[in-house]
Order: sequence, then structure tokens, then C-alpha cells
Amino acid sequence: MEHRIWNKEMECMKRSDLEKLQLERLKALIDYCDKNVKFYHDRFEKNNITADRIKTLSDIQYIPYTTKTDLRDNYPFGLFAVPKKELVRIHASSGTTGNPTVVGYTRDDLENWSEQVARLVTAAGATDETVVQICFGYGMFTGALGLHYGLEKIGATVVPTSSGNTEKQLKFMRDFGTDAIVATPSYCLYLAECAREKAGEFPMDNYKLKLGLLGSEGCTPEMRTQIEERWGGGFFCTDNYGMSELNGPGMSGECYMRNGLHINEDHFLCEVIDSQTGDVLEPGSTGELVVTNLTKRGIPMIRYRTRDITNINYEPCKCGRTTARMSKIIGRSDDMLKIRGVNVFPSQIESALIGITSIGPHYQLVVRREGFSDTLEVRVELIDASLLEIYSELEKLRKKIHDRIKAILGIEIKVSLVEPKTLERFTGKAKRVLDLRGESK
Ligand code: DLL
Repeated sequence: MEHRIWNKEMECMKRSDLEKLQLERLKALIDYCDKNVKFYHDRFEKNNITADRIKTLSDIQYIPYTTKTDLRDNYPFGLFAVPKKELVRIHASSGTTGNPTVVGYTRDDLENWSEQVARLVTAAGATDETVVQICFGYGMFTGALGLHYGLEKIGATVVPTSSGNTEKQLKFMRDFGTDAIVATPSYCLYLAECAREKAGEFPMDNYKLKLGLLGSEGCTPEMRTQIEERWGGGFFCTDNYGMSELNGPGMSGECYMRNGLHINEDHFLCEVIDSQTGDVLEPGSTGELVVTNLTKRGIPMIRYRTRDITNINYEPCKCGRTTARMSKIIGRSDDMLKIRGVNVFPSQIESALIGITSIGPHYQLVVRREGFSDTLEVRVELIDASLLEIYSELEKLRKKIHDRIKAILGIEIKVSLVEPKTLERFTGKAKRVLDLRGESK
């Protein structure tokens, strides 16, 4: 893959110039929101905020946070800053409870969004020669259309297969010489498994896949290695992050160095806060990511609490870009499992499991309440069902997994080894946690 920079002027800017631009854009945004969104106008009035009073970037901390609840309370269009006539697209993200969060884009927003994605896919190694299959669901989810237009912008050949229909996906990959794929890590892994199952009929060298633009859910480096090995042939994946409230994909993504996700900082001003106290943390600290979308016009977001846990590194990257890089998402503050007083992120368990031979990369975490205590069961799939017959081997493996996870979490857990291909596979975002605590008596 080639190493180009899509927009050198913006991606390699001097930090002082970038901060100057961010401040200008922040002031303009405050002014814009004050005039066009009642929700922000009322908040600014209450907190005595005007664009003139913002003298430095850190003055942003005087503005209250915006949350998903604010979006839901103003469903569907209450936080929009433009009349419907100026909107050219609407997306929504399906929450598990309550109203979905609805977001709208003006023509300029779509242009900015494509630009943001174009930079990140270029950083990952895509070019105008790339044939890329988009295996995200087309529809209200932002993943497919977001990457679609960014990839078209750089001149890549987009194959919009959408999600599901795995046999067809694989056929197109072989027949079209697809060399890049856009998918969730879990679906990319599943596709590789299906390809391998059919390797008798269609050997793996029928696939030309070189680049995976993965995202929309977490993927530890250990899981990434598994995915790459299963595809083989030098397959290389990058991690891409975003959320519908902030356009969708395009906020940040890894370059080929894979040392953090480059943030499109001229569009997104990021802070990291303590999710309990709400205090802004020192640069480099780990905490909840809060983002202000500096250029959004349809539905501007000021200090949006993402609930995603990360940290930000402001050192320039070896790839030549000067934009700050966020670490892979460690977890979500609201998805963090609290088990017997201990904070558990599914990603910690994923890292511990992967690399153990005899088990596959699929797992499920089941949390229950037994009496007054919470229990965590880690279900892991065996690669070879014949192991189930050899009790002593099975016990040895179970103990190994148990000890490894216990050493990391410091709490007792139960490990269940299940037959190959019995855990659910996902075509979209994987759901690995089954929290049954609400169902206990
Ligand atoms: O998932 C946008 C997206 C699409 C990003 C395609 C990248 C690629 P939502 O459906 O609104 O938007 O979900 C946003 O998904 O707050 C994170 O918790 C999670 N998430 C997204 N990307 C990553 C990632 C899209 N790379 C929510 N790693 C976010 C970990 C991710 N979590």
C-alpha cells in the first residue's frame, strides 16, 4: 500500500496554527449556535457565555456538556440549527432504549464529512486504485454511507455490498479482485472463517484482500492479529472511530504506523474528562472523550460526552502528520461492567483470551446476580470439538484461561468452554456481553 497524505496543509499543520484555527472556529460555532439553536442559546445565557468571552481554547470548559439525553429529549429535530430545506441527509443511531438519536447534514456537512473520511482512508493506505467492498449496513447507520463517499472522493472503486449475505460477499471479493474491505472487526473475522471453510473449492489465494478499514466497535491488537492471520496474504487492518452524533466515521483513524488514531483536529476539538467528576484531565490522561464538532452546521455538537474511554497523544507521528492521536477505545464508561466492585472492560478479557491455543477468537461474557453477589462467566469457543472428550486436557485449558483472566481482573470468574461455532456471529456490531443481573430475583 502507498503512503500518501490527502490534505498536507491540514494534517501536517504547526500546532500553534492549528490551535489558532480551532479557536477561530470555536468562537464562530458559539455565535452560530447562540443564534440558531434555542437549547444552546438558553444554556449560554444561563452561564453567561458569548463568543467574545472565549479567549483561549481552554475557556471551553465554562460551557456545560451536551449528552445523549439532551439529544433524546429534543427528538427528533430540536437541536438542529437549520430549517429542513437546508438539510440534505438524515441519519439515526438505534439506541437499545428510548428514542433513537437523530442527526442531520447540510450540503457543506456532507462535503466536510467526505473530506474527513478521505484523509483517514488515505492514511490507512487506500488510493484511487483500491477496489473496496463496503460490508456495513446501508441505511440509517452512518458507517456505510460515510465511508462510501470518502472512498469515492479519493477515487477508490466502491462496491456497496452492504452487510450480510456472506456467500455473495466472498464471491464478489474473488471475482472483482477486491483489495480492501470496510467492516466491523467481528464481521471481517467471520468472513475470513467462512472463506476458510470453503477453501477446498476456492483456495485462499483467490482473495486479493490487502487492507481492512475496520471500525464501529472495539478491536484489541490481539484480535486484529487473529483477523489478519485468518485472511493471510499480508492482510493489514486499521482502526477507525467515530459516532453518528459527530457525523459518523471520519473523526479519527489509524495511519499505517498504527500508533494511535489520528484526529481530524481542524474539525474536532477534543478533551478528556473524568467521567465521574466531569473534571477536565491533563493532556495524556485516560478518561472519557468529549468532542466539539467545530464545523458542523446541521446539528452542531458542543462538548459532547461520547462515553468512550481513551487518551490523547499530541506528539507528531512518524508518518509526517502532526494531528493528535487518540488511543484505541479502552471501553465505554457506560458499558464498563462493575463486578463485585471491580471495573471490568470486555477488551481486557479479549486481550487475555487471544493467543491461547485451542480456543477461537469468539467469546461471550455473561454476568449474573447470585444472591447478593455478581458472577462473571466467560464463554469461549474451542477450535476442535474432540477436546471435549479429553477431560484432563479440557480442565488444563480451562484453568489456564481462568488463571490468566483472574490475574488481570483480580476477581473470581467461571470459564465455560463451548463447542466450535456455537457462539453467535455478527454481521454488524458484536454484542459480547449478556448482562442478566436485571433478570435475577
Ligand atoms: O459506529 C460510526 C462508525 C462507523 C465509526 C464506521 C467507524 C466506522 P455509532 O453507531 O453512532 O457510530 O456508534 C458510535 O461506537 O461511541 C463507540 O462506542 C463505538 N465505536 C465506534 N468506532 C469504534 C472503534 C459509528 N473504532 C459508538 N473502537 C462509539 C471502539 C468504537 N469503539
